[in-house]
Amino acid sequence: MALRALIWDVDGTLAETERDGHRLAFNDAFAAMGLPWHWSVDRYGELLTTSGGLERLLRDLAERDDAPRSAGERLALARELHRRKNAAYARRVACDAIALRPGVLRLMQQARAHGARLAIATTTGRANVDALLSRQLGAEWSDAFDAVVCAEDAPLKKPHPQVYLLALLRLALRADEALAVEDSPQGVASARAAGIEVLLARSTYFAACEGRGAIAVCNGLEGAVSARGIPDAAQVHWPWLCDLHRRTLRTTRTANPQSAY
Ligand code: XBP
Ligand code: MG
Repeated sequence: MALRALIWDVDGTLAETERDGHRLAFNDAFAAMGLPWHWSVDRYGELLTTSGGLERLLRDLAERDDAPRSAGERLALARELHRRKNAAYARRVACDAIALRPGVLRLMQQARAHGARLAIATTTGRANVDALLSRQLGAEWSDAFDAVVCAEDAPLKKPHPQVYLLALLRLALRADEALAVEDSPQGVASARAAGIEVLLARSTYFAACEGRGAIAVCNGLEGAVSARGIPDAAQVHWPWLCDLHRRTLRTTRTANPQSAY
C-alpha cells in the first residue's frame, strides 16, 4: 500500500504559532477587557496540555481566585475572550509575524510532485488557519489541500481521534494510506487513535516530548530524523518517508496478518 497523503497539524507543526502568536493574542484579549491577567511563556506551556483555546481559558479561569465564581459566568467570559483572542491572532499573523517552519513547504511540494495529497487536521478554528495560511501561502492556499478539518468540524479536541477520522473520510483513504505530521503528544495520540502512523516534528513547547507512538521523530523537517529499522536521514524527505511507511506496514502485517494493514 503506497503512501497517498500527508495530514498536517497546524499549531506547532506548520508554524510555531503558540508562544508568539496565540499566547500574545490571549494577552491582548485580557488587556482589551481590562483584566490584569498575563500568560507567561511558562504558564502557557503548562496550559498547552489542554487542547483548544476555549478549553484552555476555562481551565485557567477555574484555577484562579479572581475569576467569576459561577460556571455560567466563566463560560460567557471565556467565550468573549476567545473571540477577541482569535481577532488579535488574525491581526498578528497578517503582518507576517509567524513564518512556516523550515522544510514544510519543501515537503509539501515533494509529496505533491509524487502524486500524494495534502490535508489539514487541527484543533484550532478555520479563521485562524485561514489567517495564517493566506499570509504564508496566498489567498488560494486551500487549493493545495484535499481536506481541511478544523475545530468547527471536529469539536472533540485532540487527543480524541475525531479530527483525523474526519480527514480520512474526506480524503476517502484508509488509515494505512496516510501519514500524520504532528508536534505534540496530544496530536500523536489523536492520529494514532485513528490508526494513522505519525512523524513527530517537535515544536518549541514540546521539545522534550519522547515521541511515544510516533514512527519517526525529529526536531524539525530540515534536521536529522530517526526511526526504528531504517537508517537516519539528514532531513525529512518524501522518498525516506515512503520507505519508512512501506517497512512499517510490512512489519505490522507480519506481526498481525488479520489487521487492516
Ligand atoms: C493547537 C491547539 C489550539 C491553539 C489555539 O491546535 O490546541 O487550541 O493553541 O487555537 P493544533 P484555538 O496543534 O491541533 O493545530 O484558540 O482556535 O483553539
Ligand atoms: Mg500542534
